[in-house]
Amino acid sequence: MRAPLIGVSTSITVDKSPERAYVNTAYLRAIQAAGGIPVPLPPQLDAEALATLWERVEGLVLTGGGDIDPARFGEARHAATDEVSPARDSLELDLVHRALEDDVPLFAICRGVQVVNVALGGSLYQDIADQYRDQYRDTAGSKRAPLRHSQTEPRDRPTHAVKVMGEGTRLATIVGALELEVNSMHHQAIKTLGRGLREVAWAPDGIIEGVELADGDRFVVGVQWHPEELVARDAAARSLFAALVGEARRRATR
Ligand SMILES: [Mn+2]
Repeated sequence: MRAPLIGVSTSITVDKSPERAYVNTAYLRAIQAAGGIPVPLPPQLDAEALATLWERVEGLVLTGGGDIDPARFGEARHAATDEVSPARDSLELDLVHRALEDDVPLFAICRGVQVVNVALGGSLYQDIADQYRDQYRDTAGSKRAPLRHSQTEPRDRPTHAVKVMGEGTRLATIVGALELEVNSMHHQAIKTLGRGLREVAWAPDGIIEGVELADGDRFVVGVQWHPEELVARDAAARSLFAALVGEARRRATR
């Protein structure tokens, strides 16, 4: 049986010469370890090339990277919003709609979960440290020191907990746990949720760390952490890639 082809969005240099499209190899390794074949989809593809590749991919991973243009969710740009690429935004927002229309399994990571949210009409905290700090209260209602979501520790080191909703969520079924320890390399996060999404995982400060499509028949799963950096040490991270590739394989063989 042929291994499924998994489209992978790439980063793009912003205001640098030479222009480059690039992707961290951790994504490519994690997809291959799960039995998939990664197919990078850089923003430089023309419409015909993209359409041809799109007909062939059986799954999609949206990767981490710079910030989405806040104009995409109707806000002025915050001073901390950085590395905005209109070309990358356009491609990835388009890919989300294609995946939904064609029922292509979608696994969205970090910036990816933010892209899915914005594609469905949601909005983002443009800078957690500046815009979310005052809302961080513990369960007793007391203000707490802000959680650091931009870790300086090595990328493969978990730095905060995540609580996963258990009842009927695809995420809990995949990872087989209701508590995870995850890495955290984001300064933005979901503010208002996009149409058709539901939040299914949270950091201790309430920041949304996982979403999926409320229509549970379709595979759209997004996490705010970086499982591609955790696969060597974390069964839950491996399970996320295995779930995507498994869905893509089902699609490839039907
Ligand atoms: Mn985090």
